Amino acid sequence: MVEAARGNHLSVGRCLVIHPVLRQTPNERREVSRAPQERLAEAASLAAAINLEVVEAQLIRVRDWRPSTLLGKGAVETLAQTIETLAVAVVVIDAAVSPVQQRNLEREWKCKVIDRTGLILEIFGARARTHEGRLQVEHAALTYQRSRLVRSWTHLERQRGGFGFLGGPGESQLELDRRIITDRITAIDRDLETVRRTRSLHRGARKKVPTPVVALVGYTNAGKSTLFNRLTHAEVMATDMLFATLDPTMRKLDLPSGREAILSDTVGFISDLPTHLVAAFRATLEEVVEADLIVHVRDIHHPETEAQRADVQGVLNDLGLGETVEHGLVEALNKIDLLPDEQRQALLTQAQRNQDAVPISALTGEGCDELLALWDHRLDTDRRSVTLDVPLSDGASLAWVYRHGEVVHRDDDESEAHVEVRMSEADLGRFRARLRH
Ligand SMILES: Nc1nc2c(ncn2[C@@H]2O[C@H](COP(=O)(O)OP(=O)(O)O)[C@@H](O)[C@H]2O)c(=O)[nH]1
Ligand SMILES: [Mg+2]
Repeated sequence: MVEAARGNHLSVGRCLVIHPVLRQTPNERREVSRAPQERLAEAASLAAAINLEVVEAQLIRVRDWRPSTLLGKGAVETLAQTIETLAVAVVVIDAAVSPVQQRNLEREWKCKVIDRTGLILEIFGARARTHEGRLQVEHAALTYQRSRLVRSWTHLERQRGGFGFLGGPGESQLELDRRIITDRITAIDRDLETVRRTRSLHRGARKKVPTPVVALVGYTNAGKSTLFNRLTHAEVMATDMLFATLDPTMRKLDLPSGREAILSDTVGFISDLPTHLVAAFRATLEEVVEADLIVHVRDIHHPETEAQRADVQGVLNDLGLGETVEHGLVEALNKIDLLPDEQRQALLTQAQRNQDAVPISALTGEGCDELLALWDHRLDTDRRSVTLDVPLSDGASLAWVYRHGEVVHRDDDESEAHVEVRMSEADLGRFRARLRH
C-alpha cells in the first residue's frame, strides 16, 4: 500500500487509512474473507490518488458503531498513539462518518479526519477536467454538504432539545447555509442543462493536440498509477514545455517506434460507489471519450476481476463507447506476478490467441514491452497518412488540419495546398464533412 504513493511527485500530507469492520461472530470467523483487505487496499489507493502519503493502513475491528466516535474507546486511544508516533496529518476512514463523529475524532486525534464520500469527492474535484465534469462534482459536493448540515442539525436537535450547539452555528445560520447551498445547486442544475444542450457543439469545436492520447481506465487499485509511472518519465516534464503544462495525470510516453503519445491516468472505478456520486464519476470520465486509445488495466488477481470487467465495460458503453468496447479495447491483465504458476501459464497461453489482451506486471515490468508494442501497432493502424487538397482561401480548414493531424509534408500551387498528413480515421471523416459544408 505504501508503494502506491511513491510515484507521486508531491505529497500533501502523511496519512493513515483505516477500514473499520464489524467484529465477526465466532461462526463467521471461520471463513477467511479477503474482502476487507481488498477494501483497505482500495481505500489506500484512493488516498494516494490525491497525493496523500499513506504511511499506514489498518483494518479496525469494531464490536458496534458508537454514535459519538464511530470506533470503540480502545481503538480511538490506540490510534491516537499511532497518529502521534507516525506524525499523521490526515486520517482517512473508509466508512460513512457523521459530522459529530468527525468532529469528535478530530479533537481526540488532533488531526484532520475525512470519510469515504469526502475522499471520493476530493478525488473527483481534483480530476474533473471538463466544464460539465466540474459542475457535476460541485453538485455532488454541495448535496453532500447540505445533507450533513441537515443531519448534524437533526442529530443535535434530538440531543439538545432543539437549541443551538457546541458553539457551532445556530438554527438560523444553518437555515441560511442550507438556502445558499440549495440556490447554488439549482443554478448548477440550470447550467448542466445548458451544457448538455450544447455538448455536441463543444465536441465539434474541441481542440485536439496532434499527439495521440492513450487513456488508462480500470478499477482503483488495479495498478494504473504503477503502470503510468513505470512507462513514463517524470523528469521529462520539467524540460518539455508542452508536457509541463499538462496536469500530473498526463505525461509523455515514448513508444518503441519512436512515436510520442500522451498517457493519461484516469480516475479509477470504485467498488460500491455511493449512488449520489455516480453522475460525478461519469463526468470525470468524459475525457476518455476523446482518447485515441483506451486501455483497460485489470487486476487479474482480484477475486472479483470478472465482475469488475463487466462494470467498466458497462460504463464505457454508457459513455457512447460501445463500438470501442466491442472492437478496440486493449486489456492489460495486471499483477500476474501474484498468480500461482499454473494459472499464470494458462493466462499466458490464452493471451497468445487474444491479440487485445496482454498479461503484465506493472510491478516487475514483465510484459510491459509487449503492451507498448501493441499500443504502437494500434495507434499506427489508426492514424494513416493521406494527402489532402485544401483551398488556400480556406485558412480555417488549413488550420484545422494542422491542429488535428501531424503534417508530414506540404506543397502549394496557386489555388490549393497539398498537405500530406497523418490523421485518425475519425478526424479524416470530420474533415471531409467539414469541406462538404
Ligand atoms: N504484486 C503486484 N502489485 C501491484 C502491481 N501493480 C500495482 N500493484 C500494487 O497495487 C496497488 C495499487 O496500485 P496503483 O497503481 O496505485 O493502482 P491504481 O489505483 O489503479 O492507480 C499498489 O500497492 C501497487 O504496488 C503488480 O503488477 N503486481
Ligand atoms: Mg491511481
